[in-house]
Amino acid sequence: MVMRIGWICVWVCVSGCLGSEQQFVGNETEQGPAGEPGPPGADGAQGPSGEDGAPGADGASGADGLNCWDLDGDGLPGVDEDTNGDGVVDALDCQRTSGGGISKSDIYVVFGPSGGALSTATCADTDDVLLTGGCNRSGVNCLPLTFTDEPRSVDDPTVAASWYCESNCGSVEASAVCLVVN
Ligand SMILES: [Ca+2]
Ligand SMILES: [Ca+2]
Repeated sequence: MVMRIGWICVWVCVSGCLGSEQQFVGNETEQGPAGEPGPPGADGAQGPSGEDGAPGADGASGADGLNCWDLDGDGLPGVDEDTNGDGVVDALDCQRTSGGGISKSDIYVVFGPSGGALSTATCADTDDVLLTGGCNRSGVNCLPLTFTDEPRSVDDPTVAASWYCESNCGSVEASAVCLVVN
C-alpha cells in the first residue's frame, strides 16, 4: 500500500512536470513580427589592383611611304623627277645642288628673235619663274617713238612667262631671266 501510494506520487509529479515543460516549450516557438531593416553598412575598403592584362596583338602593317623623289606621288619615276639631270631617278634627286636653296644653275637667260619690230623671250616651261627681262633696241630713231618693254604671263600657270618688246622704228631683241621650278 505504501509502495502504490509512492508510485502514484511519482507519476503525478512526473506528469505535472512534463505538462509544465510542454507548455513552456510551446510558448517559445511562436515567431514574432519581422523587425525594421537595419541601416546600410559603411562601404568596404578598396580592394588591391588587378593583374595587368596580356599585351594586344600587333596591328596591321601600314602602307609603304613615298620616295622623296616622287614629286607627283604616283609611285613611278618621271622625267620631271630627275631633278639633277643624271638620267636616273633616285635619292640624289631629293637634294638641292647648293645647300638646299637656289643655285646659279637654276637660273637661265632666254633671248627672243632680233632684227624685227617685235621680239618675245619666253621661259622654257610654264612653271618657271620670270625674274626679269629687257629689250635691246637698235637701228634708226623716229619721232614719236613708241616703245613697249614689259613682262607677260608672269602669273598664268598655263602659259610660259615672257618678256615682250616692240618698237615702231628700228629693231628690238627681248631677253628674259628665268628660274627653273621642278
Ligand atoms: Ca612620280
Ligand atoms: Ca637623277
